[in-house]
Parts: sequence; structure tokens; C-alpha cells
Amino acid sequence: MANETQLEKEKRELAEEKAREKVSSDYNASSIQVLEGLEAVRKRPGMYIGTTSVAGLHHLVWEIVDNSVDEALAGHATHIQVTLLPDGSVKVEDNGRGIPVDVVAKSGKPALETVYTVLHAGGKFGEGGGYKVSGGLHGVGGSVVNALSEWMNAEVRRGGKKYRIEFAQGGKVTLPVTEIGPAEGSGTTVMFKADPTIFTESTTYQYETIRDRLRQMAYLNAGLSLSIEDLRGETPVKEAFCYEGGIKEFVQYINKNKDPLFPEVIYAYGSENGIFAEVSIQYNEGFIPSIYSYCNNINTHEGGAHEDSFRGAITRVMNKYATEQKLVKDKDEAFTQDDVREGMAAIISVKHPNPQYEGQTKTKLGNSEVRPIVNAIVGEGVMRFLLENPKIAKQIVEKIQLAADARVASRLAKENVRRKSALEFSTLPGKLADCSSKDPAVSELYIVEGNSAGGSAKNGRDRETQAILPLRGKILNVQKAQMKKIFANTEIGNMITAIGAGMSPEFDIAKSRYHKIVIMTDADVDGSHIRVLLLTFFFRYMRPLIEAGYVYIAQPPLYKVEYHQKSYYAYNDGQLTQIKKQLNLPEGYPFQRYKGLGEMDADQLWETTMDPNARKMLRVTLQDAIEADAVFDALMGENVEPRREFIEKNAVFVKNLDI
Ligand code: 0RA
Repeated sequence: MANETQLEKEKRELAEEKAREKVSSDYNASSIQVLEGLEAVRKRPGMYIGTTSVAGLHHLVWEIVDNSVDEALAGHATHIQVTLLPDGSVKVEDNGRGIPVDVVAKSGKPALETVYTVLHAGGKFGEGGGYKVSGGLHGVGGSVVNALSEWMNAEVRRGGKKYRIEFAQGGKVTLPVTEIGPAEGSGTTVMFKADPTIFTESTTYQYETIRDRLRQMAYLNAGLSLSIEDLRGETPVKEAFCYEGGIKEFVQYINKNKDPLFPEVIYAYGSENGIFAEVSIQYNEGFIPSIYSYCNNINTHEGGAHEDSFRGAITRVMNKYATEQKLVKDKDEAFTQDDVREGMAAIISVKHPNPQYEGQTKTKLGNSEVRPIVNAIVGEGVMRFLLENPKIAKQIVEKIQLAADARVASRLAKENVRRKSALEFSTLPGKLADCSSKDPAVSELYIVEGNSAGGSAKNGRDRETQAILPLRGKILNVQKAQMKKIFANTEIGNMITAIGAGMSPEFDIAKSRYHKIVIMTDADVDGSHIRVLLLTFFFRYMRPLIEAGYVYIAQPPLYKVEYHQKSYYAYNDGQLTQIKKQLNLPEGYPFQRYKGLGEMDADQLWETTMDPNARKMLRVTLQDAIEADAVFDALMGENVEPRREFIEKNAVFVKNLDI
């Protein structure tokens, strides 16, 4: 350009000026768009994060964490650290590649700025492909968090340098991307403080909610380490999660308090056309299935293609194995999906580059192309496990067989009950000593363990309102898994007839002849077995009774102290000590320990356990939490309230069972 003419120079300068204007007007135009975009988020936050309640507040954290998890899923980050700071802000740090700082052609701004100011810009700078966390409400990106924050900043370590950008008041740039010094390694650190004018309900994060989600992420991404540190209280709290076994360790965690049937975990995985699927299975001694499915780390509550195909495939595999190994007879009915699911804990996790979600809460996976993949890994992987582990396989088949037997027995029992009611054949059982009142609201049915206690109860009761049905204890002293024995048991049949309301699915609580059904068993192992059986039976076949609060557990005393011709009863060790103290009894003063209800005479039983004015009874409450198989949901879910409720209620329930 050294020898250009004056005219040429002026022309060039004019052109350069124009070009600069163009860039700057593009820049301004895009800046205006950006602010309009973020303003839209502030106007209708619910559209982007679902709600501005505490759940919405936590969505901010999920958004930022998900971005780092994406970087980890792309194979570039191994550690993500979340810190809750005393000023109410949150810090999320990863050791990924660091968000690029160079200028993006379209916006004329650095990528680092674009990610936090342009809606849905988060993934645009990636190489494409990979599994983005983008289900339901997630994946709307860092810009939404910025829009809903009082302030936000991000630091990037990349190429030996450290860069910083700052925003305030819902996403306005207050410090453009600036190099602030040298850096070791690479990674991204984001800090933000939620805007209290948006999150009017609360801006306080729940440690447990975030911790549980990080733990779940760690289980779903083998080897990824996630940690949380809470610096808000007087003493810092820190937990870290990293599971080399991934979802294999996840099912073990689910079964931790449920008596696993065997220590091994069945695991199968495979991938096709960029879709990855894995399943892990472990059975427990219980009845309730705990099957949880995920797509791209998001819990698909409503199930969908992956869960459906898993259910179908696992049922087919179990039937095929049992038949081929001659573990079932040809004439036996095939196992149903419900038979196979009883006591099964399982995780189904798929990673899909383009997930489609359906359903009420957008948590049902639509992509039907995952079906053949899940089908194949279960058909081959699980079948191989069964063939290689015949002892475990036999245990599983026996468990499924019990469920199938119970199903058949329950169907027969139901048909029996139905036939009886159809014929108006409503003779009450001979062993029932019914009450004279016909008003269910005041009528109580005592189900009493053992004939001798039954005799005392019959003599001691209030005949007007209290009915007694003795159960022969020995017959019921069976393992809890054997539901079919419950149905075969005439005593239980008597109980169904006595209550008079049938059983599910035809159970009709309006027909219940009693509004209080009191389980009265001994305070020993047999008694506790019977109680578990009865409660399980009520839970499964007369659940409305429990929901209505009609089921109770009697509390007989454990000790009797006689002093000056008077009897004092203690229902626990603490009360015994108290009585001894109050009566000023000398060391070693004798007292009676009741080994069973049978040791009490009719008057004593009335006085201590049955008199409505003196007795203590525990009402059995299972509530929604158990119904919804809450053990997992309540412990792992995002909702704090149900978890607390569950723990409180279940504590009582478990206590009831263990007395
Ligand atoms: C796109 C490209 C590159 C990094 C990222 C995104 C990235 C985003 C986030 C969000 C949180 N942490 C993150 N870490 C990385 C880098 C591409 C390259 O280096 O070639």
C-alpha cells in the first residue's frame, strides 16, 4: 500500500470505516437482540425453568452443572465441584477445556460472552454430536441462569491464560472478557447469585437436594467425580462422589437396606448408531420393584421406550431361561412382567444424541430406536449372566416362581370371594366373636395371635364394639416372601370374610364392617413376622384401609410390677425404670416380663391393651411415599418435603414393625 494514490487511500479508508460501521451495527443489533432475549426470560421465568419456587432456584444449579457434565461426557472433564457460598451465591468449577474466548463470527463477540448471553447458545461451539444433557426443562443454558441472577461471573483457564467476564442485573456485561493472568491447566469456573426479585419464595439452596443430585450424576457416569462443599454454616460440610462401577454400584445403593438376594449385580451394555444403553439389575427379598430409567442423566419418571423394552425383554429372558433349564414345568403359566419385577432393583440408562421427550412432565422417552438396542443387551447380556451364574439364576427363578404362585393363588382367592358375595354367602367365620354393634364407625376388629390370647381378649373385651378374631400363630409363621401361603391360609380367609369388603381390585372400603382393625401380636420374633405378613397383605390387597387410617397395632405392656396389691405396667424400659423410681423400690425388686399376650388374663388384657380410655395403639400410615415406591424417590428425588415426610413416616412404620 506504500505506493497508493491519495484518492486510493481515501477510498480505502472510507471502505474500512464502512466495514467498521457494519461490524459495529451488527454488534449493536445483536446486543439489542441479546438483551431482549434475556429480558424475555426475566418476564416469563416459568417458561424457561418451570417455576420460580425453590425447585426453580435449584434449576439454576442444574443448568450450570449440566454444562460441565456435558464437557465431562465429551471426555474432557473429570471433576466438577459445586460450592455453596456464605453470601448465597453458588460456584461451579470444572477441569474441562475451558469455554473458548475467541470471537464468534455471527455475534462478533467472544464465545465466553455468547454462552451466557444468547439463549440456547451453550452447545453451539461444540464439535456436534456427543450426548447433551437436554431433557425437559434442562439444557436451556447458562444464559437463562445469567438472566435470572443478580450477578454472575465466569473464569476460564485455557492456553496458559486466565480470562474473566462479569455480568450484573440480569445479564448485562459489566466486565467484557479480559485476560487476568496466567493459568495452569484448563477449566471453567462459574459463579452466580440468584435474583431475589425473581425467586421471591426463597433463595436458600438445600444442601441435600444438590448433594443427592450430584450423587446420582456420579452413579450415572462411571468415573466422573462430583463434589459439593457448603460454606454457609459455621463448620464447612463437604462430600464427594465418584463411582468406578457406575450403575452397578447404583443398584447396590438402592438395595442397601432391602436385603439383596445375592451380592452380584447383573450388568449389560451396548451401543449402536451413536446411542449407548446400559442396564444393571439386582434382586432383593422384598416385593416392590425399584426400577429407574434415565436418558442423558435425566430421570425419565414416566418411563418410555427404554423402560418398556427393558420390561418386555427381561420377562422374555427369564421365561426362556427357566424353560430351557427345565426349572419350570411345561404346564406352568408363563411368568408375567409383574412376576419378574417383584423385588427387582434395576437401572436403565441410555445416552442419546437427540432425545425426544413426551408425556405430562416431559419425562417419557419417545425415541423408539432405543428399543432394539435395549432388547439386544438384555437378550444377550442378561442371558449370558444367567448361563454363567446358574446358582444365582436359580435363586432368581425361584423368586419369580413365588410371585407367579402368589398371583395364581390370589386370583383363586379373589374368585372365591367374588363367588361367595355373588351368592350372598356371607356366613361369618365361626372363630369370630363379633361385636353386637352393626355401626362400622364404632366397631373394632382385634386380630389376635394365638388361641389363648384370643380367649382372654374375648372375655376381656367390650362386647358392644369389640370383635375378636384369633389367628393360629404357628401356621402364619412363614417367611415373608411366601405370599401364596397367606392366601392358602384359612385364617386369612376368615379375616377377609370378617372385614367383609373383599380385596383388590374389587376392595370396597365402604363395606368394611369395622373402622378400626387392630393387629395384636406378641412382642417376639414370631409376633413381628405375623405383623409384617398382615401389614403386607393389607398394603397389597386392602390398601384403602391403611390409607383411611383404619389399621392399628396394639401395644401390650412389656413389664408388670406388683406392689402393695396394685399392678403397674410399663410399655418400655424407660417406663420400667421410672416406675421403680417412683415407687422407691429396692434394687432387685422382682417384676414380670411378659413373653406373650397369653400370659395376661382377660382383665389385664382389657386394662392394659384394649380399654379405649387407657390403651396405646399405633396407627399404621403408609401414605403416598411408600405407595410410590418412595424409598428411592424420596431419598434421591429433588423434592425435599416428601423426603422428610417419608423419613418421618417410615421411621414410625419401621418402628411399628420392629417392636
Ligand atoms: C464448547 C467448546 C469448548 C468448550 C466448551 C464448549 C465448554 C463449555 C463449558 C461449560 C461449562 N464448562 C465448559 N467447558 C467447556 C472447547 C472446544 C475446544 O477447546 O476445542
